[in-house]
Amino acid sequence: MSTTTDSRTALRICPLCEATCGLTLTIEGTRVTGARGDRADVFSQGFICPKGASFGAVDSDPDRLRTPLVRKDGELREATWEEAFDAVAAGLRPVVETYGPHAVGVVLGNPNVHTMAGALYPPVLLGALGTRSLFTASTIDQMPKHVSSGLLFGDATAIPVPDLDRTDHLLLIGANPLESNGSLCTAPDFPGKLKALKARGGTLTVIDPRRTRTAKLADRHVAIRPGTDALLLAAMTFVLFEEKLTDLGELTELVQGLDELRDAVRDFTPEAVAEACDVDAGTIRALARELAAAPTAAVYGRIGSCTVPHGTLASWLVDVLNILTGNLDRPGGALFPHEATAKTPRPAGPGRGFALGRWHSRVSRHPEAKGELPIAALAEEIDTATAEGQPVRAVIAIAANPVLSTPDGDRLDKALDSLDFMVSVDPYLNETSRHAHVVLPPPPPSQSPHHDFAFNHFAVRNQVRYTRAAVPLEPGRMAETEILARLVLAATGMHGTDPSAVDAMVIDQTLGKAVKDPHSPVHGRDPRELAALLTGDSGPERRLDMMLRLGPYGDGFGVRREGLTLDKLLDQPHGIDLGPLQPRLPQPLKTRSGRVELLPQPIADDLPRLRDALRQRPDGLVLVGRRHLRSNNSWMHNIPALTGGTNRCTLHLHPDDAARLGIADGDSVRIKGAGGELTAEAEVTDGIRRGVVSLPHGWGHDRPGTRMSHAATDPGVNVNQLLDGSLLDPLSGNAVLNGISVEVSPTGTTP
Ligand SMILES: Nc1nc2c(c(=O)[nH]1)N[C@H]1C(S)=C(S)[C@@H](COP(=O)(O)OP(=O)(O)OC[C@H]3O[C@@H](n4cnc5c(=O)[nH]c(N)nc54)[C@H](O)[C@@H]3O)O[C@H]1N2
Ligand SMILES: Nc1nc2c(c(=O)[nH]1)N[C@H]1C(S)=C(S)[C@@H](COP(=O)(O)OP(=O)(O)OC[C@H]3O[C@@H](n4cnc5c(=O)[nH]c(N)nc54)[C@H](O)[C@@H]3O)O[C@H]1N2
Ligand code: SF4
Ligand SMILES: [Mo]
Repeated sequence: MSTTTDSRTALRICPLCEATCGLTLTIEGTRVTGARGDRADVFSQGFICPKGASFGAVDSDPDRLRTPLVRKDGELREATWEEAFDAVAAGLRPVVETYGPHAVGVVLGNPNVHTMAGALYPPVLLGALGTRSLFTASTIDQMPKHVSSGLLFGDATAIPVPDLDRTDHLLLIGANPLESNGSLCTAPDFPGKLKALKARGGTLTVIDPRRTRTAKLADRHVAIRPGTDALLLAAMTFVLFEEKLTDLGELTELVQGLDELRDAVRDFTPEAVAEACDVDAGTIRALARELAAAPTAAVYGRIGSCTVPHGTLASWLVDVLNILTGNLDRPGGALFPHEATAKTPRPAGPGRGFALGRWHSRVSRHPEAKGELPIAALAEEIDTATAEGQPVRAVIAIAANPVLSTPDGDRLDKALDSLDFMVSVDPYLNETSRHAHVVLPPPPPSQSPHHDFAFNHFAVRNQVRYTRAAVPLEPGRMAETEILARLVLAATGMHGTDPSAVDAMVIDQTLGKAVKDPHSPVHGRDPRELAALLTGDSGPERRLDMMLRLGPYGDGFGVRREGLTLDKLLDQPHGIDLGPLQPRLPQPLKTRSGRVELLPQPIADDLPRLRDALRQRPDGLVLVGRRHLRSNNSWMHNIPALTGGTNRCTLHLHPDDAARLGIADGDSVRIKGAGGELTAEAEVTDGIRRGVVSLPHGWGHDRPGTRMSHAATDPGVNVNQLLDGSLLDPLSGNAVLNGISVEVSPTGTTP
């Protein structure tokens, strides 16, 4: 963009949360010295939050690794890229050749959805390696939503998002977008959108055991007992049927199983669930009536509705309520976004459906979901032998810190240490990567191009943006796309091949398939001719061009002259708006019936477990998590500008519980769970309901052998050490991280 003698600006889509704001970076030399919201960005229109404003500090953190590390004589030492990839090939190949591909565990963490590399190469790695040992952050996050979408719509990635800009009534369950900036609902300035909803006369309801900043904005806040949302939502469903408030509207012909559903929720009356949820029956009826009465409404559930024992049932019921009130797939309700890189839409009709449990984990026989095994079972898949099958003996970890992010990090710590080989693609030497034999550090975000392959699929408005690297790659750096391409080659016996071969192969395969597809705009053409038309400075850019041109808004390689290409996108550095979300059904459905299957069998089979929950009451305290605005999971505690203030690892507890336990604000307390014991400082607050305590995750930066110097000055404790990893939502394999039983007592000391 603009240049003066010593300072210039460049655009960069922010990768620090799911909101994907467009930023204008100030750059002096090669250093980012400032960041502000890009007012001309077609999606974010100038919004920025404190994390985005600290982009420069995140980008230039001196603890970021600059060169690869390779373990020699037990110690990680700086090495060249060549030495590093030699070591990766030498470490991985013997494991594959001796024990087979399933002995290689692939662990994919959250930032893969925030990088182009993470979208483009892990699928190639998994396809080429053929391992079933895939563990990702999805099973400590949103896997229940994938499973419920798979079952309802036949496509695990067809997740409806609330139409924030147009809805009249928003019901938020277990989400705190004022701190998280939203998730599975990509919306720059989520707080502003909630305020706009209220300003246009709409209503906001929040269900959360804590009176969060989001709950404070709400017209109605229901402080539910953690882990019981599926009961409450089932009771709302019951009320819709009982009071004849269902109105499927345009969906009527598209939905099957209505009568069976009515029958299935018969036992879940508001009166029957009230005590378990600790929400009175009158409130539950009011929630259902308000939802049905609103001209348009959207129900949306996030972390607090997913990381619980009935996560899949709660996620399913969220969409059941959207469907029964006619709000699915209509403006103002919950719609399916259509991103520019989506596959060529096929005509509506029966699909292949969604299968669960096509294979099982070796030790605890957990069913796979969406091709993944529960990440909570990673440690046992490494450290436990069984009569059949091979333990995981090598791990490829890309952008993942499971030692802090998953249950029982101490056990995983030991398990990772016992591996034959481990490689981490990570900018930091942290709690997980310290176990690696090779660490491959990606460049900081300013040196990487960006397009949101993942988040545009969940965006509240269809739009497309691409920003090239704001700063050239520093000498000695390697683009993360190249790192992952080389990793694919090293893992699959092709070490030494030119990494551009990976992109060329993907382009070849994709175009080869497209020309054979009668619904593709390029049907019948010559794939070589199409490949020659691709533009872009690199393999990843050519792949982006290909996806854009084959996609729903694409030029179809010249068929639709007005259509999108990478060149056209590069001409619009602030992005191209593709309009508000549109109704799309029945096209996205891939169920075998070709309809929305309201009561899928695996869901029906799980309902007896929910019926049992009607009678369950926790005897003591239960723990939930929380997020802080200036933080992100485990890896931003190293940025001084983003730590301190309210962003601290303290235990929130209600004044009545504090008084009963003899705990005062600031006291040191002991917290005991099934997986271990921790000590933290108490923060007494009436912002949390009685009987519930809260500790944030991503802390516990006191392990030796890491290089995160600022984080180590205020390490906090790892909340996931309270878990033993045995509690899962059985349908999705998602770990239960919220609503777990704990004991809290004063330690008798002040920290
Ligand atoms: N108790 C509890 N636990 C939770 C949660 C909770 O609510 N409560 N939330 C869960 C959720 S939602 C998630 S998504 C998971 C996250 O789990 P993880 O993905 O395992 O954890 P992150 O802290 O996001 O760490 C990601 C890693 O990526 C690295 N990284 C950062 N930027 C890049 C990059 O550009 N490239 C590469 N290659 N690496 C990068 C970081 O250094 C870090 O090591 O944690 C989960 N754990
Ligand atoms: N600042 C910041 N932003 C982030 C992240 C971060 O770490 N920091 N992480 C990013 C990631 S990876 C994700 S997945 C998203 C998550 O986005 P959100 O889901 O919005 O995140 P949380 O703030 O954890 O909100 C979950 C809420 O659920 C509540 N809750 C806990 N248990 C229950 C329950 O049983 N029932 C109900 N109804 N509520 C419950 C908690 O009190 C909490 O307020 O945030 C993303 N954005
Ligand atoms: S809201 Fe998210 S994407 Fe926007 S500036 Fe903040 S961290 Fe970046
Ligand atoms: Mo997440």
